Amino acid sequence: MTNAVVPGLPAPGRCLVMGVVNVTPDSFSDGGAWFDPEKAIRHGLDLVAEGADIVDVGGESTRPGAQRVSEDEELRRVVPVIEALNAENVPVSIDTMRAEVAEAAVRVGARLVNDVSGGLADPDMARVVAAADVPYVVMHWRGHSHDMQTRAVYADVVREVRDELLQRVDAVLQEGVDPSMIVLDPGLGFAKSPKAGHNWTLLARLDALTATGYPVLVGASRKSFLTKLLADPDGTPRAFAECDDATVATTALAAAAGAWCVRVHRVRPNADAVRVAAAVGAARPSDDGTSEPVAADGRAQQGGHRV
Ligand code: PMM
Repeated sequence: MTNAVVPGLPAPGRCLVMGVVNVTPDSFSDGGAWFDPEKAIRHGLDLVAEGADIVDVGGESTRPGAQRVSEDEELRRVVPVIEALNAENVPVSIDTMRAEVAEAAVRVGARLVNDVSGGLADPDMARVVAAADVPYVVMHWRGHSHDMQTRAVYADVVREVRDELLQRVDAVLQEGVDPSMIVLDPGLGFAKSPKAGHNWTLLARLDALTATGYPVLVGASRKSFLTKLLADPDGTPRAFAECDDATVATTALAAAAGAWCVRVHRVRPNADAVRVAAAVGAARPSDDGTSEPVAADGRAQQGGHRV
């Protein structure tokens, strides 16, 4: 459902690009680069200038093995950054598992709550999101980072991820979250084994999530399964920041498969990729064999099919 409209967020008729600002000293992909609030704000504005539709601000690393930060520290990291970006009219999402942090972030202007635990880490989260009346990313998650990889055991990863997500959806709906506010995310890299190929299988079968009717967010950027795919012949994984070209490839594929949004560290090439996917989708023949003329910006000129 690329063209899904999520309340309060941009709806350009193509897959959205969410740029990442990790206000952390230890995120695995860009740890430390934006820990200083001034640098984080500048980086958020730069990402918008490069084409980000949403800027995702997070104050807690979720890299495998990471220990948790205190709530006070998380608030201290994210609130000034969100406040400043919101003052510049940037659509901001808050990447947090804590209800208190989500609540404070929305108070200073965050328009979306991105909860990698899908409401499992904090029993108050869904109620807070419902009361705030903002969209909610429910990601597939099986436990905190310190031991999540031991939980990467599946008989059928696509079915189990979809079913577990839909169970979370039922739970958050019961807490009062409106169905139009829900976005699903397969949680690439979270309790997924690169060895078992779980991330590739989920990318290959994104249709199992888009078929639910909920918009789908995909976060493949700089994840370990890319560093391992691109390893040297001696097995040394490619450095995280050297996986941006591969990330762009995942973006094009996810957008073509109907993702609503991709979450990425380097915005510009991914913003290009979603436009390419939209232009190809718009040019795709409809059921009667005709194709719509495609405008220079990649949109179908008279409606028509889009990815
Ligand atoms: N991945 C990370 C952090 N937040 N949020 C969503 N919705 N989906 C993801 O895949 C996701 C996320 C970890 O990546 P980072 O620490 O490199 O930003």
